[in-house]
Amino acid sequence: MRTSPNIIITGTPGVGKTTHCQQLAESSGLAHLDVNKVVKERNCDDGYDEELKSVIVDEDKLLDAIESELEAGGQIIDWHACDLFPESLIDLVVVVRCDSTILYDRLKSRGYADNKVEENMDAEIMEVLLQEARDSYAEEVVVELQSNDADQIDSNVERIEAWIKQWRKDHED
Ligand code: DAT
Repeated sequence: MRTSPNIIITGTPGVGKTTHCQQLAESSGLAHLDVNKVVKERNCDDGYDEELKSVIVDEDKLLDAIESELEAGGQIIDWHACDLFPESLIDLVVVVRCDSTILYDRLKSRGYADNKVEENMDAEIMEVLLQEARDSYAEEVVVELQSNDADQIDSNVERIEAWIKQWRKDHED
């Protein structure tokens, strides 16, 4: 039985997932599970997509690599996909959103190639990650939060912290 919840922070690259995870990990004491790092450090890659200039992830290897952490609980999962994680181990899915003009500037300043900027902009506008979350988890588990400015990060983190407190109360024995 987990004593702390597992939370996925998902969304299109550039919306602010890592920034949210870092701030939330610091204030809540939960662990920041940066899936990009796990893939690199625990060899969960399955080649490289030259066109998109990104690593191809072996999802089975990834799940095996993080299974014991998820079972222990208290993980903040930082990843741009959410449909691969077992529903029984996930307590909250936060879909971080961002206005497309702001996202464009963030992706450009990261030095992304034009096709990668375009693909991510399309994904954000078409709400691909929100739809994936809604298709994969129960309605009450999925929350959509806006991340255009720093104040929104602060209030989002406060909101998730309050949710964690309530989850712990509800799961006291
Ligand atoms: P992601 O992990 O979704 O790829 P990130 O947390 O690395 O995104 O953020 C991308 C960049 O945008 C980074 O320079 C921080 C900035 N940023 C993110 N959310 C923001 C916000 N709400 N207000 C201002 N800047 C933000």
